[in-house]
Amino acid sequence: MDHEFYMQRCLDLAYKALGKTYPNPIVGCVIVHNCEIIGEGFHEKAGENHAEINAIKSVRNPELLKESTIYVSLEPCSHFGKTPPCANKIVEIGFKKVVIGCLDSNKAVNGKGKKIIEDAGIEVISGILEQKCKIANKRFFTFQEKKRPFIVLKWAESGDGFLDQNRQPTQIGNYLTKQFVHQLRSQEEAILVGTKTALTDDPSLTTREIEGRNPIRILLDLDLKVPENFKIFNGEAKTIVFNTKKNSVLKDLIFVKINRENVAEEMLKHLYELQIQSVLIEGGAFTLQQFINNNLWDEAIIIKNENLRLENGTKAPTLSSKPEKVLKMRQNFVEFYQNF
Ligand code: AOF
Ligand code: ZN
Repeated sequence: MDHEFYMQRCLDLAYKALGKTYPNPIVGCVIVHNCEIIGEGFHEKAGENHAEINAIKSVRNPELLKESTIYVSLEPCSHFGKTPPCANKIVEIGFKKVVIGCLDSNKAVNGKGKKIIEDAGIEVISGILEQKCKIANKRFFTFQEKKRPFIVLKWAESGDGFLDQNRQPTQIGNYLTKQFVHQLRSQEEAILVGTKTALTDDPSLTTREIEGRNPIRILLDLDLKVPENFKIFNGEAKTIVFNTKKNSVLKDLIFVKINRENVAEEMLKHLYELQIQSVLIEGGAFTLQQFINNNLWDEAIIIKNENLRLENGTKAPTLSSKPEKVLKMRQNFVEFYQNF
């Protein structure tokens, strides 16, 4: 029997809901009887069934459950949240074996789910494809462990390292990179831009190029320079404005007052309180550099158009402060850095 094979299937199922389960993690589950998958499921949306329950419900002959092994990419929960504990359900059914990808760092669970099952005398194997399972929920784990959102930096630069030409909006990518960016946006819970980007590009920050939910929009506009008729205020998605002037909440438009010093840290503190698990930072240079200088980032995605030379304009940020452990990958014209 190949534990890794079934766990990989759990992960494939979990990823179907990537970006759609906030504030919950993505979780997949398969039920195996005599080497045959007889049921599978994944967590689709916060408030709805957990992966295990969907997998159990999908089994046509419930008689077989007692003789089956249940595989789940994240430790089954032990608490009454929006749904009852999955660990209890597993014990009640009396599965033969439980195989877990990684433990859940949520304080309400954290080892307790595993213990409930073991205490009931059911064999538990954990740590199968553990690293992959942790990566699948890198946003959820970073939020729980570092008490801040998972931070993805993203920008597009020319071959000679500029973000624009003569500080005018400049097309650097093509329609494929645009789709790629919208994909990135649909995966993160929120997306952040600074004043200059909002003023020069008037972005709507939605995922209109692909199917997917719109992320929460975050604007860093210390002096409230962005006019109310700009697209970011069009009401299509929840919007948070970090500024130095006012605090207010008007339906889906939230103004949060912060100090001019330590902008990156201040924003992250508030985003943690607002329970936002991940942020895609799309510029501009000033905003990105704030996070780089404080080493407050987990991934950087740089779209680099080697064929384009702009010769002057806004200099692209540099990851010069990058620690040794940063991992760099390159695929087509996307550079990918990992800092965790
Ligand atoms: C699982 N399977 O599919 C998920 C789990 O409010 P609730 O009831 O939905 O609980 C949310 C918490 O449950 C979440 O923070 C995480 O710790 C765990 N998520 N657990 O066994 C699942 N989504
Ligand atoms: Zn559960």
